[in-house]
Amino acid sequence: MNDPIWRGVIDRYKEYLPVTDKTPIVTLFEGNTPLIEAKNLMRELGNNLRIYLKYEGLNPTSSFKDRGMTMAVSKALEEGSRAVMCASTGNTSASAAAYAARCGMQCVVLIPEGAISLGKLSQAMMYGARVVAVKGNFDQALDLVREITDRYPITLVNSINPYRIEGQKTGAFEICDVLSQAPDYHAIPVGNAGNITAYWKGYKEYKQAGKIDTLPKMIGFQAARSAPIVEGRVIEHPETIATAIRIGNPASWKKAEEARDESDGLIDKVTDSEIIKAYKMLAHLEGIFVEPASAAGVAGVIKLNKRGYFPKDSLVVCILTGHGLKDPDRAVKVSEPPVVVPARLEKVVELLGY
Ligand code: AN7
Repeated sequence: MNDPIWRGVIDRYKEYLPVTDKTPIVTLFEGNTPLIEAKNLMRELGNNLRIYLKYEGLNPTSSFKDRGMTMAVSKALEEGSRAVMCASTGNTSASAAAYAARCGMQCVVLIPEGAISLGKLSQAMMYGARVVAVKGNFDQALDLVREITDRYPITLVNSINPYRIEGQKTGAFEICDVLSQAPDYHAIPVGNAGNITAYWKGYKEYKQAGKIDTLPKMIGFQAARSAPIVEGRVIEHPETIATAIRIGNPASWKKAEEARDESDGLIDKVTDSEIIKAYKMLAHLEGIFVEPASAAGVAGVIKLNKRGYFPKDSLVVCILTGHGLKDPDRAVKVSEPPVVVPARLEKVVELLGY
């Protein structure tokens, strides 16, 4: 029997992870995020699918990155490292900064100047990371981080660090533990392609361990003007309002293609307007506020469902990777502004139509 008190993903799934009793576990009790049945969304889409939403925005730094970061930082500490570094579209930097703070390590983050959302920037700054804004995009920042961490005694904590993938695969375990089976389809946004890689690894390992009998088809979604895997070429100047996945040369490109092909799934793209539509639907229909990139998976499911891609009653899990409060500017931009009235009862009541 597992300890009923939740102490994070390493504690819960250590037998599947490269840790020993000597590994100093750096945790903020990440994981154990809710898997929410999307009844209203299902009805809106014609009751053809069973859809569950894995709300990863409820992790300690409000994105899925914490699952991988607890592993990467714990192993860095075990190996005697004093500093970690990453390039980031925002969420990795927030998570790295928090876990480094937790164990007194230094953290350096390289972000594309002017291209990360305010919530994420504020997190990295508050947790005390050294924040460096690069006049370039994420891909250029990641190249710099690879070179610097090769030359200097700093541990790289982007998802090319294999411990990141190890931690993130626990999301698949949680889904299967709740459903007592694997879903038929696993829908997920794709940026640097670490998460689709991690989930596929997790499902395969759970099947190997006899915990599930079947594997899901992995269906990944890139933003239309940042879709290198779909286009089959590096995108030099990726663009999208979903800044988290504004990535033109994903580090785990090959692994994402393996996940797609081994699972008989697909990787497709969704436009910014499809992303915004799904972003608003999740909030309006289900009361679930995610950041734009997180809506890409749902936008993809909506798109494929219209085309008749899914057999009836398929069980679909969508990973909602980050919280909506990460990017409040976007939320305000796509919404009706508040109506301004004098501070008088009759004015408010009149406005409400009573
Ligand atoms: C909310 O933080 O790459 O395909 O530097 O923040 O594993 O890269 C973030 C990626 C999806 C894509 N949703 O995941 C970073 C970064 C959100 C994200 C992705 C990211 P990957």
